[in-house]
Amino acid sequence: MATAFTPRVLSGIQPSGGLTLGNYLGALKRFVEMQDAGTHECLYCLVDLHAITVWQDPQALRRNTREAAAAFMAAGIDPARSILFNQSQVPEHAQLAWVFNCVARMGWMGRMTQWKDKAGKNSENASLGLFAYPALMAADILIYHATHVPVGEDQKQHLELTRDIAAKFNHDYKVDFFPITEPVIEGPATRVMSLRDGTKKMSKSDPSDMSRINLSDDPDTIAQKFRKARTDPEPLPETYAELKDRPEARNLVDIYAALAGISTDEVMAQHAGAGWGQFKPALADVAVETMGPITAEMNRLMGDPAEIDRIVGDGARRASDIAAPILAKTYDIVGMISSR
Ligand code: AQP
Repeated sequence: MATAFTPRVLSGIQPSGGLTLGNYLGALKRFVEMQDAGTHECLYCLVDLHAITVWQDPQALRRNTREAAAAFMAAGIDPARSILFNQSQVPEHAQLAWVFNCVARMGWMGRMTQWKDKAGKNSENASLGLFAYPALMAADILIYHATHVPVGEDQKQHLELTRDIAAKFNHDYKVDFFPITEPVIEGPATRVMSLRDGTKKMSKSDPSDMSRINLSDDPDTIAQKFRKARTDPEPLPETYAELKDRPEARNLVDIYAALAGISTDEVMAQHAGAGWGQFKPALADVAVETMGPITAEMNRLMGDPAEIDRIVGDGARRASDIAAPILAKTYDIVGMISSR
């Protein structure tokens, strides 16, 4: 009989810069919804070990990690109901990742589009950690036997790899130990695009700050970034389907819908025929209304970094309580002798 796993959610965000509107709509907002649904035990982490797969200034990494934890709480993650922690404070992630490095195949890793995008033509010079990134991500998830992972569209391929690693481990060792985790990719903004290029995703490490809305941006900056966002000269059409070949326009409509909590059809019904001079300020207003309170709360929490450290430290201890027996059992399955 197949093992019944506890319904459990795990997801994370890299503190590789300040969080963006893409991280908020594609991930953070969904994390809060899953917490509030109360159907799953939820674990959320700042994946600092993933962040260092590309160069991070140590001071900036520390600040970004605390700021990301503050953003999670400001967006509605309640550390009493969800377990909020830093990945590096739970050593079982890295320990299980090593086992998975030995399960995953080089060919699987080489096919990952994120690896190809980030390593680019200079792959000889990319870090080994960047290549192994998805095996660490599989460990993040499977060290808790997580059954569900809310992510943006860009992480779908890594989730499939996680399933492949779990299945290969179970098959090789003839066990039914790791769950085959389900990705949860839902909502109107699973792929928020850059404000400068509608074919590229909004990213916190894009060299252009104008390409993204940061959770730390003030209302004037948000308005300015939307005003300068690249668009075509046409006004908004009657239907969403007519935006098919207009990626920049479609992106702004998607963002509006996600922020306002309405469907894209409703956005079209309200704004059909509007020019950008009308629509962009309306979009900025919705963004400021939604993000303003989150930014304010994030800034307030950042006033007491020791309290942030205390909260995530407590989360790490609770996470470790779940992870330690799963790692011990994994080692036992693999054939390691336990210490006495
Ligand atoms: N543009 C986006 N639209 C929707 N969802 C997004 N996510 C990221 N960008 C978008 C989702 O946010 C979660 C955390 O992602 P991450 O920080 O771990 O890594 P990433 O996907 O590589 O995000 P960035 O901002 O592009 O980071 P950098 O620039 O450091 O690589 C994931 O669930 C992701 O899907």
